[in-house]
Formats: sequence, C-alpha cells, structure tokens
Amino acid sequence: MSEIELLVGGMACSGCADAVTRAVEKAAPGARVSIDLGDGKVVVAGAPSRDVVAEAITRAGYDIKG
Ligand SMILES: [Cu+2]
Repeated sequence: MSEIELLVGGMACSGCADAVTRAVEKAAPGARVSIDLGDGKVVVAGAPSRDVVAEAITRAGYDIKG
C-alpha cells in the first residue's frame, strides 16, 4: 500500500503528535503513522485514502496545509 503524506499545521509538541496519531489510527485501523514535528509532516501507510486521513486530522483540531 502506498504512503500518504500531508503537511499539518498546529502540531506543537509530542502530545499533538500523539493526538494526530490516535485520530488517524482510529479512522484507519491498522494504519502506520509517522510524524516529523519539526516539518509538520505526517506520513501514513496503510490508510484507505488521503481523505480519510485528512478528515481525521481536521476533526482532531489540526489544519491540513498540503
Ligand atoms: Cu501539543
């Protein structure tokens, strides 16, 4: 399965990264999430679609920048 890469704004600390990870894992069970806080980059493997991931992150309170 291909990787989905998003730029996410508003992640300030590891607590934010955890919240984003949990939100994505809940929306896409079995997905693997890795986050680069410095770049605001979220890489997700194993999610059904970019929309599912983006919606989960938005609902968790963070902005999709790209
Ligand atoms: Cu935080």
